[in-house]
Amino acid sequence: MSRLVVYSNRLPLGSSPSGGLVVALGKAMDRRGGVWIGAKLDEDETTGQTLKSYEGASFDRYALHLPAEEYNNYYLGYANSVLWPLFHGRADLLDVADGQLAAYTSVNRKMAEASVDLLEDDDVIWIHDYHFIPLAAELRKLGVTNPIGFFLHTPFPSSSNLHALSHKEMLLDWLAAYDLVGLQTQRDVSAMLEVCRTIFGGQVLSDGRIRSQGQDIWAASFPIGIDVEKFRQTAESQEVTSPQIDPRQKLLIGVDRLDYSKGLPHKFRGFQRFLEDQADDSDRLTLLQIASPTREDVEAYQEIRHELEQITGEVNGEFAELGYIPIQYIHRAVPRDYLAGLYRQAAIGLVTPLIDGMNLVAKEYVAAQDPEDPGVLILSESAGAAEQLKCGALIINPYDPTSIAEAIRTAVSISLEERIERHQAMWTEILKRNVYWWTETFLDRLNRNAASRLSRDRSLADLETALRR
Ligand code: ADQ
Repeated sequence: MSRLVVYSNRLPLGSSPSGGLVVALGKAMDRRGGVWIGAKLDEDETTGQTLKSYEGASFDRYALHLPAEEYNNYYLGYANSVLWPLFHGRADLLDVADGQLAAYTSVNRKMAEASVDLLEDDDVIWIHDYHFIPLAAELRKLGVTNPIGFFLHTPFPSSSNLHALSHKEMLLDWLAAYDLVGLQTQRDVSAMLEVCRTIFGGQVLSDGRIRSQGQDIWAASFPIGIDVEKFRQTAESQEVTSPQIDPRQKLLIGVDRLDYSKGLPHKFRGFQRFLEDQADDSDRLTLLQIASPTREDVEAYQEIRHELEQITGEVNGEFAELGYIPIQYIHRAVPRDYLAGLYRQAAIGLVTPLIDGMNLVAKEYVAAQDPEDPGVLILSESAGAAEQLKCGALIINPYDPTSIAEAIRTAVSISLEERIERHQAMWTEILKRNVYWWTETFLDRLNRNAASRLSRDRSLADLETALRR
């Protein structure tokens, strides 16, 4: 088996990851081994732009250390104040400043230059997420002919959003350098086709490639998954050790990074609407929202935090009583074992992003349930996970508090028989497409595409030689 070399901005260096990419890819790398290369702020600015190795994992880890100004322009700037909002349909939150794009492209070039000597001839290279879209093009410039795949963890932007991006034509050159572009859902594949057609004047070839301005992009959907069995086992064993919830109260659980794409204020408003409309309080419901801090140096993230604290105060002020606090809001990361036990105790999983590439929390909630007495998943129609989990989840419109309130009402009244049926349908789906399925199907397709590129290149070279004779 070829060695796998993955690139992503973030590396698994801490003890409890609270980002979907690191959680999922960490599982795949633990099982398969290989090399993982990331980027990092060089806090003491002593190392200079070099790759530093980090021992202590079952795979090799390296980070490109970057000076503060360059890192901030690339990471907080272009990646998280331009690409992230744009890819999540929030062109209104774009915060464009001089130097961001230059830092983004130069960090990608430096990453290629710093890591190229680590690469071996039969390595398979897998680049992750919007921070490193140009990386394959940079590696190709340095003569790398290995299979190179890309996976976008966020949604693919619609053409109307992409219009807000300056220099958007570069995206075509960047994507065309890959042998395979993996997207989360069919929705994203359709968005990419539409962008290629309307912005780049492209068309779909009979073998599925998208040809735009003489360049080809191979794209397909590979819904990311979790280690379902492992998560279920952890949830089972943690049920008694994670903090116990008052059995007289039904628990709704939400677990999200504190990001504006996750729809947290809308979720709280939906719960508030439920409380307002509740005729009697025979069912006492508590919303436990665990929201891990993220990108706190970006202004839009400071605003969402304040908004959430304000709504929590408002709802609790109106509905709290002695011994009953309707919203428990925890602004920190929680160990994953605890999380699994909490999911299992919760009667309802409340997953309501305004838009999300996939959303692993929805799958974790399903995996953690007791199959003989499972909870109900309420899921946003705009989460990528809805394509797979609509078979059993209650699907809501995340912008509409009434839709969320009605789903909570329905969820508390569903019979045990129906809960089991819904859970079974979702369980079968997430088990079939777990995180290992995701890795293997992507890499298999990547290797096939690369083989066909190499054979096309060889035929072309043979033809040129024959013509020259
Ligand atoms: P994220 O936006 O980070 O991921 P998500 O898929 O929900 O979103 O993954 C979050 C992960 O972090 C989950 O495993 C969750 O358990 C964990 N987590 C969240 N809050 C936590 C907390 N407070 N404490 C501990 N753990 C916490 C991006 C995309 C998603 C896509 C993933 C994977 O935005 O759409 O599903 O990548 O591709």
